[in-house]
Amino acid sequence: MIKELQNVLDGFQIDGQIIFAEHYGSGHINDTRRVIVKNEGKTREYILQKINKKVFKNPVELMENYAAVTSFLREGIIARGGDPDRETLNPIKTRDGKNCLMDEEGEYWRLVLFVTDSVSYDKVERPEQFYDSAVAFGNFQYLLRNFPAHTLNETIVNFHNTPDRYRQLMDAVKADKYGRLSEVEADVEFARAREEFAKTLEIAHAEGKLPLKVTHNDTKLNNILFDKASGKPLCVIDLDTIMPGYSVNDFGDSIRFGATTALEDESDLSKVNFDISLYELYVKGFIEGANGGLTDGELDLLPIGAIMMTFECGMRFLTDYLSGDTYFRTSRPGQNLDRARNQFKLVSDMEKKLPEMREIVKKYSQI
Ligand code: ADP
Ligand code: GN1
Ligand code: MG
Repeated sequence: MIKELQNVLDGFQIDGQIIFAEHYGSGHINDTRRVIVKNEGKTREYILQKINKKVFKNPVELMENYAAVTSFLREGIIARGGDPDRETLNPIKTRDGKNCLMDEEGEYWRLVLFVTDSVSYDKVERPEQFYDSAVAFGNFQYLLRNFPAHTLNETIVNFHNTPDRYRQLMDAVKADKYGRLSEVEADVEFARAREEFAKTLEIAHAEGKLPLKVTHNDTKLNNILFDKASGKPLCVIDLDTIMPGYSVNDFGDSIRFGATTALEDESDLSKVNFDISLYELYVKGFIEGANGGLTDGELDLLPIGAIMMTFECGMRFLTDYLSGDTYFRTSRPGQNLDRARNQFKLVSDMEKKLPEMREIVKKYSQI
């Protein structure tokens, strides 16, 4: 493996030999390795990632976004006196000045500095950590408020268009390519009952109540690196889906992943519950981090964003299960179905607690 990775590394503007390589992190999409490179007696760590071409149809355009956003963030971080080598991602160019490298098999690779002494979490370990992550994601959006949205390529078309995700699920149901439908009829019914709900944010946008902003679109807790020493968030990562989107979806995606009592693929649903105290911490942090940047319409729709992202993600897992598990990485049979049911359980919980969820937003935003 090291020899192949070395060939890739040699195409980038760094010198040295890989002395260690390992698969790294728990992302569902890209093929991520941590590599240690030795040059003239010194070692340095990098993240070398093979970009998932099935998911991202145009890696070159994706990397244009990635390079533009990271250099914009770098300037903002320098301006506020931060450390740009650890507080944002730093991609390294190829020897011919490109943002990613295409290998002989047509696979695309990127190389970024490894953020040293950092850690990411698949589950909230301490409540303050979730509050801190909310401030970080809210602030990330704030830092990008003046980024020219029209220059961004759409890396996945209709990424958080929930009615379109519903349509994709119904297509997969119709095709039933792997004969799994009979097993998931109740789950499909759950989605069907929410067909109208799925349109809520698109309608609010069309009515001018929900603006498009530059958003991250994949704000789960493990897409933040925390500093090992201080325990504080350092760097927002996974910038593949930065596109114009709704702030309430960034809020919502964090809630579905973090404000829960279980991991995303927990199969024992009795252990999966919406944790409203974590939700409250996140609301507080996100509103603070956004620095007054959320409109009344956005604040009003935050709780719906939480239910929407959870519902949408559940539909995406179910679609992938019906389609033979080709999108999200799985490590065991049935994992995508467990993930789908887990998300739907959270949706039911949140629906019951919607009035309280709204009250909490009011408490922190005085709307
Ligand atoms: P995916 O799209 O598959 O989720 P990510 O870009 O999120 O890929 O990377 C997967 C994991 O690798 C992250 O959750 C994080 O733990 C780790 N990681 C990614 N980039 C870095 C980095 N520059 N420094 C340290 N860890 C990183
Ligand atoms: C994927 O790339 P990763 O693992 O951070 C997915 C998200 C889902 C998430 C579910 C590009 O995120 O949209 O919400 O899995 N990313 C993409 O865990 O589809
Ligand atoms: Mg990730």
